[in-house]
Amino acid sequence: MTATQQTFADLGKVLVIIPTYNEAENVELIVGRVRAAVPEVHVLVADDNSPDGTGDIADKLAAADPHVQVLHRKGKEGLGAAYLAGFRWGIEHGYDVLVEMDADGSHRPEELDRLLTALRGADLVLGSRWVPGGRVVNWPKSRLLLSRGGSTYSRLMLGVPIRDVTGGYRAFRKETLLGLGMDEVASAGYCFQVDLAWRTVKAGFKVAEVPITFVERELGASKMSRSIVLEALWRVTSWGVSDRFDRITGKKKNDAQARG
Ligand SMILES: Nc1nc2c(ncn2[C@@H]2O[C@H](COP(=O)(O)OP(=O)(O)OP(=O)(O)O)[C@@H](O)[C@H]2O)c(=O)[nH]1
Ligand SMILES: [Mg+2]
Repeated sequence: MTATQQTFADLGKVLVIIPTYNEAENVELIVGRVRAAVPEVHVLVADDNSPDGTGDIADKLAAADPHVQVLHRKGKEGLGAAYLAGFRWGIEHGYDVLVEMDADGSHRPEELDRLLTALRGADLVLGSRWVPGGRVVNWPKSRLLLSRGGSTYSRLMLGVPIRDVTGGYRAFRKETLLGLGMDEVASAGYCFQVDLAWRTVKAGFKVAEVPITFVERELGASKMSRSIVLEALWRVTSWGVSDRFDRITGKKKNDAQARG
């Protein structure tokens, strides 16, 4: 595997945040792949006190490599909470670009250079399965339908012009995170990604999608659950309904003001 020759120094300091819960089989592999693919970036493993010892493995990686650090959290609080803690940690520690990446290999570190390149012309870059050139490898039909359906439903419900709104391979500029109202994000699971994308669009930031090849996890267990899907469905629906309501009542208020 050849490391990218490109340097992203013009973007500032880049931190790849990898949330982990029971990823003992994956954590060393994924950190190694990131370090090999784009050697200049730093990695933060955000571990929720995984019972399988992922946090200890991450500590050993950090001890051996100054580009790797670990954020130990007290218990399992969901992907969204782990990312928010990772973003805050990264911003406090002087990083300019914050990248989201799963530990299970679904988000290929070898494509990170493409996300960073696109960030030169955007405030948020989404690795996208559903734009031309995007692909999914090894997913059953049911999972494909769920993901595509979830993305389409969210796009129509919220009016966000994004094809892959649920994907979790992303690069944010620090200013984007600071401008989108991170402190009000309550979503814990799957809809965290929809929430952040929607906030980014509403705040007027420029979003770019680059095609990725998404690879289903080979090792370890999925944390996807029925409750995560239901949380997403419920929240996206209620956001969409209240947004429409606000627009209608906002319009009425404006009309009344215009009439004087
Ligand atoms: N820190 C932390 N990480 C989590 C938590 N839940 C999931 N993760 C991590 O988030 C990433 C995505 O989780 P996955 O289980 O792969 O979820 P998914 O990609 O939607 O589902 P699969 O396609 O089945 O893999 C992985 O790196 C997980 O270890 C959590 O509560 N806390
Ligand atoms: Mg996964």
